[in-house]
Amino acid sequence: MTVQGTDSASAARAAFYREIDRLALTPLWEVLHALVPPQPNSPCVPALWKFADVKPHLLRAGELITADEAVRRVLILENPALRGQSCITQSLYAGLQLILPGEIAPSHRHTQSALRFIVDGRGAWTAVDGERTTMQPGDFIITPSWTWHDHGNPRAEEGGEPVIWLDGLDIPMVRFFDAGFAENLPQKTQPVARAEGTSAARYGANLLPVRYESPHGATSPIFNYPYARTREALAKLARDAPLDPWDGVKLRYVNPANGGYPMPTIATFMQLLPAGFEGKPYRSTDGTVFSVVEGRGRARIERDGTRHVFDFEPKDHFVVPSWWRVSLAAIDECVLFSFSDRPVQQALGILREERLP
Ligand code: GTQ
Repeated sequence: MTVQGTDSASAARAAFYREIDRLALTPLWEVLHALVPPQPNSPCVPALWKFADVKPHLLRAGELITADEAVRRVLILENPALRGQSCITQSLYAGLQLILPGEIAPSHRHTQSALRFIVDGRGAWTAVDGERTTMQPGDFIITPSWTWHDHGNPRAEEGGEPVIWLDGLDIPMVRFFDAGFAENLPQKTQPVARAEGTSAARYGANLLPVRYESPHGATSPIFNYPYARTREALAKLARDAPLDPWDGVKLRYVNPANGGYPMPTIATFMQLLPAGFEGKPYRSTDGTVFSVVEGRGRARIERDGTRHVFDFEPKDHFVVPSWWRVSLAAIDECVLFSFSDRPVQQALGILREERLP
């Protein structure tokens, strides 16, 4: 919006703007409205990636480049309104990673935190800080900031199959702060230092070591939250507890050491919508990425009279940008994983949400 004036005033101002431009100065009053909007006006748009459309291209990528060559063989889910920026919302990165039988994605570490949500196939492993965990569909796995991590998959003769997972990272936030560091390990895989399941037993059984000290700073000590346990909790609550009219049954993943989110920058959630559920609309400032685990349903996403209707099924992904109204409906019983930048907005005291009638 331009500040209005008479023609001569406008001409004088335009000349003034050109004059100060050389000094890298610019008038606030020409941009104030956009800088401090009355409400969020995200440049992101809602988008849906059907797994049936994406999977053949991921497998094709598997023919064109090895995991070793690519380092990470990932197709980024780019917000259609932010092409070229490698992000799904302004603060979050999402991608689908493929690892074929017998492959290794070599060990590295970076300040960016990553989550892996297992979408298709089973039996690959990821190693974090000396411990491996086997991936099963629906597992939520964390790679904490600055921990060595490599991914691998048994050979086909040993039962390996292609495995695809959703990567969620805080890449845009770390880029925003210009605080990114990364290193490669000279070896392809890091040495295994602990038996599989050690972290789960030590931190994930409603118990903690007596003299607990966080092994990963602000990140949860648990690095695999297995689907089987999450699913059981949702099933019990769907059967025996009241439903939330907006969310169905929705739980957030937790860092057991402090009750907070498992990752400092990303919140993760799992929810169940019973068959036939018609969720009420809500909006929130944390733009959210969804991965469909079970069931078919529909997301209606709307802002200022623009409406997107996404019919989803298992393994599909969709994004709801900040402050778009969304309502979720289930045909079958649905289970949805999701993640957002909620911890950061809460830390800044700027998170807002509205549950609409
Ligand atoms: O697996 O370490 O999708 O470093 C993007 C950057 C995955 C990973 C991504 C990464 C990784």
